[in-house]
Amino acid sequence: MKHQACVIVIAALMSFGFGCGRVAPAPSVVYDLRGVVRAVDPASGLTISHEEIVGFMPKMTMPFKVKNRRLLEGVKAGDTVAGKLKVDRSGDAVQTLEIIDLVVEARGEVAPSTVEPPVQAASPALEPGDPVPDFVVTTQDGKPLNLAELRGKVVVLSFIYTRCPSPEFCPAMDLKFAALARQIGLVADRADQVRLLSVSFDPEYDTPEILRAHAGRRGARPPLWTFAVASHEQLSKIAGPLGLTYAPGTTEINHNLRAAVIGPDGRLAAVYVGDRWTPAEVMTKVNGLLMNAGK
Ligand SMILES: [Cu+2]
Repeated sequence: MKHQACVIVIAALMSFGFGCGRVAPAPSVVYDLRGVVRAVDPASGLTISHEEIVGFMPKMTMPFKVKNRRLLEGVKAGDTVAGKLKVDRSGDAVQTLEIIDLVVEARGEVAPSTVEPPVQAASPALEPGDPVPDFVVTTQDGKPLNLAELRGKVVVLSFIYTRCPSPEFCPAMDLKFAALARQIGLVADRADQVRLLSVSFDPEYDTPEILRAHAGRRGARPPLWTFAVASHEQLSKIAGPLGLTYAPGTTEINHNLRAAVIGPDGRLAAVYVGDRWTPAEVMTKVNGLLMNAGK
């Protein structure tokens, strides 16, 4: 009886391709995707306001990679499209999102501009050397923290939201901050003089509990690297000055990327736009500030 069961299990395993020392392929899942195209970028892909992707993501507007350029032929902003989205993961993190199949279901009669423009604060952009306006956040430990309390330390600031689905956006920022935290953490003295602060602009979802869990997955350990969340009112004090834009209060968070380095004197040292900056160049800036401060 025992023997028979064993044979059946082995036969089942082999029929699934796991026998004979073969390695299981990297987990990759294909989902149905449907939505309205907002923008076509032949170099990278499509921005789509998509419906709920059942089992994966609520409805939102976001960019998708399309490696197979032929799928983009004839696709225009406003078109309703249906397709297949391939999602590769490694552990908890989504590694890549790629549209592998796409058909136009209806030609666009919807104006592409129905997508809400990101909030643009009126305040003027800060220049290096300008004092950075104070604002208050709630940390992942549920405590209030004013930026001004970090005076005397070099602060590296970024803005993210934990449910960000685009690997090139918030997850990319978190990876860079993880690299910074690792490097800074190597020298205890330096770790005490630098603070990395990742501020969520999604207070509707990112509670301290959610931020704590997210920080754990990212390997962030306060006080060196802390996740926090701010109200839209508080964010309005800093977003405009740094050129950060986001559409608040929806799951369709269209946003750009900003990272800022603030000196121990509370003045802006540098703003990094987009995701092209490297942890190494930020380290150089941080080390320069620490040397100037005679630390
Ligand atoms: Cu994001």
